[in-house]
Amino acid sequence: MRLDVVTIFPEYLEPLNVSLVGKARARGVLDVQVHDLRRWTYDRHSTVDDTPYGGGPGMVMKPDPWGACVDEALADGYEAGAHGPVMVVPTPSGRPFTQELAVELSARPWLLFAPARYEGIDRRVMDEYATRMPVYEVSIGDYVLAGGEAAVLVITEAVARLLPGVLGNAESHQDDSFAPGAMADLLEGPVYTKPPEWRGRGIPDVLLSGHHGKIARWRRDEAFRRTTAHRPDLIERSDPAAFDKKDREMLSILGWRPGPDGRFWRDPGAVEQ
Ligand code: 6GU
Repeated sequence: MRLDVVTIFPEYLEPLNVSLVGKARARGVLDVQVHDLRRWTYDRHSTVDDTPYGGGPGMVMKPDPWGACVDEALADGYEAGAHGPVMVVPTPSGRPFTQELAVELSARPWLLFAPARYEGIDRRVMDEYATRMPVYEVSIGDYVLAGGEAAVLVITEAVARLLPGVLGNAESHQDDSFAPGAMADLLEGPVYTKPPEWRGRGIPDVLLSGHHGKIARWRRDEAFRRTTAHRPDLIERSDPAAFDKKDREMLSILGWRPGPDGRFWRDPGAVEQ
């Protein structure tokens, strides 16, 4: 997979040399090219922003440097044999970045990231490239960052670990929380390793029982507990057909009741966890 990142802070992308993404680069699974947007400015101050038309606070990124830089990155990529680019524009006004979108992006051969600083990039840049390739504007959560570079790191890590040959078997992503279908969109419960006692704290007996059926049941019950505490919305929107008799018992203990449409709902003040 080819990744291009256009930024005014190339150093911010240094973490792409480390850990999982760094190894994928070293192995040739990922070809990452970081471009310093200021190299495509031609005034004394390397200006990349200007005041917004219509007035208002903040600054807007000028279209000229973006157009020149992106055109060159695209030409370079095509020359290197890449094809099928997608432009990814991290912005708090984008659509939510989800595991589903990570899976979709991981199937594309070429991602070009355009992270903005300031109040955003002149709209005509996205409109222009949308005539040549899919353009995805994505947000990584309901908070505001100073720029999209951190989001590029987040999205790249989520996508890279899905590429064939990047994760070892031991780190397989089959049962990730949010892996489509896997644990029916429940959060994963607690995990333990050696030693069997630490600071007077033991391990739940069931995990030492060797009884795989009971262990699987316990893990699922703990997943319901954790999901109820942290993400009740995931249970509210699950298809109730995904829940067996034991699931329903646990949901009942946690204060969930089937509604008229079969979906579960819960009075938030209902039951202790
Ligand atoms: Cl992708 N960019 C910025 N600047 N802020 C964000 C974001 C992205 N996602 C959430 N907040």
